[in-house]
Amino acid sequence: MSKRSATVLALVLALLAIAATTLFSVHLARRQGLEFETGRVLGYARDVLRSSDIAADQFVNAVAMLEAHRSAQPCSDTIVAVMRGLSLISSNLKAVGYVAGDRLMCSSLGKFAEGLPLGPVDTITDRGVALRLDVALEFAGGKRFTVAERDGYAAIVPRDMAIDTTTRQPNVLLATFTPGTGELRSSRGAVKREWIDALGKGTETSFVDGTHLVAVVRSKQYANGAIAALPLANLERQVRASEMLLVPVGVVAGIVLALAILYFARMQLALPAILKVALRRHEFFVNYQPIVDLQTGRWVGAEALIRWRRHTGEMVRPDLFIPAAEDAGLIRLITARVIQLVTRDVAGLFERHAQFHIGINLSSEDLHDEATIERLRRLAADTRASAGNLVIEASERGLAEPQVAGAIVRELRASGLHVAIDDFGTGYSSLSYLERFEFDYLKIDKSFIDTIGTGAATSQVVLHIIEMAKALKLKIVAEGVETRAQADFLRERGVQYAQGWLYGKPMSCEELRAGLAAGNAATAG
Ligand code: G
Ligand code: G
Ligand code: MN
Repeated sequence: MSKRSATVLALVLALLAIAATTLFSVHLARRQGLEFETGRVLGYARDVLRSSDIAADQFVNAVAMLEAHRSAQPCSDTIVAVMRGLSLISSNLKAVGYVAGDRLMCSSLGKFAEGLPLGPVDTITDRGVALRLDVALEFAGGKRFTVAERDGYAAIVPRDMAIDTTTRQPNVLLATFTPGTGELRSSRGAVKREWIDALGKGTETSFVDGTHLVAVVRSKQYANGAIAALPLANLERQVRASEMLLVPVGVVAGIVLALAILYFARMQLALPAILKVALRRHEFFVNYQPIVDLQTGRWVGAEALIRWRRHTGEMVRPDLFIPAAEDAGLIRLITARVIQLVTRDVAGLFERHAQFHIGINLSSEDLHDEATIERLRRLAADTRASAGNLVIEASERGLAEPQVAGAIVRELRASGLHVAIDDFGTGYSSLSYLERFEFDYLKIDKSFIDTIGTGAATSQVVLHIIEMAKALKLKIVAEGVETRAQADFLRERGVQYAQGWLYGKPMSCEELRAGLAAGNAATAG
């Protein structure tokens, strides 16, 4: 990809990041607003229903009390007194009375000689309660009542009692209805009967209907239902309130993400130039990670791993800059620097530890460049390395053109260097490479070591790799060993060497020397 198109891509990604987080926050605000208002409208509907259910409870209770006085005349002084008591203790009932025919004969309000006409019954509920939904009582002015009646006993409730209770918001529509018939009993505002159908067999539902956010609920005990509806304008107001809170957060998150993208893109794009400066400023150094004998736990060698500390103090990870250096054609310069640093770091080491080896990673370009041979021969000479003291690590990717790389690997082996195939199992056509090249070590990639003891399907692969390496008479190094269980497993399967945090993290050359001086090294090989 050209630098130009990479820049454009990064910019597009950055803009997308801002757009995506902004849209997401708008979506979130909408959902949160809807959730909030739905909760509110359901709350209103439940309040209304509770009021109706309390009235029904009190009515059932009153009927039971009056049934207990069956022996007395229904409109005797005794019974009317009981009725008075009942209406006094029943907060949601205005009066309790006795009905004969379609007339209220007596009630807690007194006796009516001829009886007061109530009009015909509108509905009989499934529990046998006869309901008159719109009754005018002559002494009560224009006020309308609902009269519930069973076995002659009746309760009188103001028709709008349930919906009068919740009036915190003036623009809320409220209604009560009879679930069986879907009839509205009372309503405030333009409530639609069709809304009841949305309830189906359930006891609660909420939905948006064109202009309103609607909640419909039904009693589990009584033939009572309630509706509450909020104009969508309320919802919009709530959504906007949520947006005020969430959208700025989303935008800021988007900007942070975009800046991160641009930062990394710029870093990647500018990396070749920065790498050259870093080489000039000697910002690279090498760490060494011990490789141990699994039988004795002693150090048999170490892998040289490059480190980059920028002049700003920031450490840059090799997985970031090595691929970039490879892309930019700068990896040979980096390898040359590593060889130079190792020359200095290991001076005198092999004289004291004749069996110790240092591993050096080579990239594809190194393995296709004759100059690498010369550099490594000089390293061997300068460090007085004997055969096997220096090991080059080549990944399968590094051996992409076997003709050229093969010739170089042969020459290096002829000069007494040993060769390890690195990150084994992560590349491709591993088998053909194993046959084509003469390797001394096979390094099993950490990803396979990680599967040991997990029961994952791929955990079998490590066994096959071990068998294959044995058949080819390769020494095996397990990479990334972190637990004793992994080490035990590998040792039992005949793996000789391991590298990993269990034994030691990459360390400075001083620490390596200190460890060797302390007797960590294998003495006889
Ligand atoms: O230790 P660590 O995080 O540094 O290594 C990350 C990756 O960088 C590994 O895959 C390792 O092989 C690679 N790497 C480390 N040092 C070198 C080096 O000197 N040359 C090359 N080509 N790769 C290296
Ligand atoms: O060259 P190679 O790809 O083998 O590089 C080894 C990499 O693995 C380095 O990045 C090194 O720091 C890392 N490494 C070595 N041992 C362990 C380990 O036990 N655990 C983890 N997570 N990483 C390790
Ligand atoms: Mn390696």
